Amino acid sequence: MPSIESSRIAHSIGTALDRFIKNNQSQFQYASGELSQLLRDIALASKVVNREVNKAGLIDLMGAVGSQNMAGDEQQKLDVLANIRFTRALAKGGEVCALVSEESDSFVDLNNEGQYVIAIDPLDGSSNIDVNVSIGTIFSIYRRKSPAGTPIQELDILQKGSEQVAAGYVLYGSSTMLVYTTGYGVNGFTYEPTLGEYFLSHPNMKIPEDGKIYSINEGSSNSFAQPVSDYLKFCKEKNYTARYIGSLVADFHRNLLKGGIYIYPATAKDPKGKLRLMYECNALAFVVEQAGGKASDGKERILDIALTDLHQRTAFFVGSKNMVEKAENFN
Ligand code: FBP
Repeated sequence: MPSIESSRIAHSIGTALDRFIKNNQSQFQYASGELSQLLRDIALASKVVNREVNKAGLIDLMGAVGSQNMAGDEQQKLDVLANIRFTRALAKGGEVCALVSEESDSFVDLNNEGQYVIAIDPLDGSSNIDVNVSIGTIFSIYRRKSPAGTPIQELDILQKGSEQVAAGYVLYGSSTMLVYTTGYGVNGFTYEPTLGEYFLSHPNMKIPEDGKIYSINEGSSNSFAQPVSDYLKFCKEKNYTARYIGSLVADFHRNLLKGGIYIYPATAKDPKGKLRLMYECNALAFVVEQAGGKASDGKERILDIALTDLHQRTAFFVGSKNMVEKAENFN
């Protein structure tokens, strides 16, 4: 009689996220369960957002709300909804004292004894919602610097990416995945909707050092700086494949698995780059470095860039180590 564990009758479904977080909690410097609970709160909010994303067309959640966020982007209904869902879950959890969001002009003080600060893009790639293309949530977690319970200070918020204690993203795609790091490697979990739980599906993710995929919006190529144009010419001479979904989390995730480079350079329209350092680039830079890849603004390591503004933008070169270094060499 084969053992229960190895029986092929009941396929093992893998390690549940909760169990994984618990098993790995001791790795973490401040292993008192708060960060574990915070990760669980993010997972819970993402399940609610996932449910609403999946049926957006049926419950009038498509389209814009008619207002703009501080960056001047047209806010989609799901942008606002996702922002409410994550803010509510994190406020209720009590581990987060301050929240920086793409959808909020200034940081949100959650008035609690929380030890953590979170920067979040509740729904990234929102221009793809109405056309049913993959979208995502991106999050960065920091430990507050000032004593818990005292007024939130700028030094708690404007922390460099290298100070992140955890970061990751949720991809709402053909399946929904949560991918994160606490500085001890990168792990991916796939959501099983009938059980309402995430299960470990991609342990210890590593990005190939080299790849053959480049992701950039060539529609803006007329205003690319010469080094970027030269690197693109190099990619074409090497017969690399162009893949650009126009949804950062989806493009990043593909390149993380297959190898590749995603570039959002400075353009005439966005002279400092389009993507936001605090709640888009820092998280993905931490994840890619933990997976063996690289992230820079073409010159400087993303995680070393000083924060001066909640919504500051940066050029973004991220992906396979050798490809990012090659692109930087053109600079
Ligand atoms: P938001 O939707 O959060 O503003 O994200 C920015 C984004 O949509 C990224 O997901 C994507 O990679 C990029 O902008 C696409 O920009 P463009 O349409 O200029 O190529």
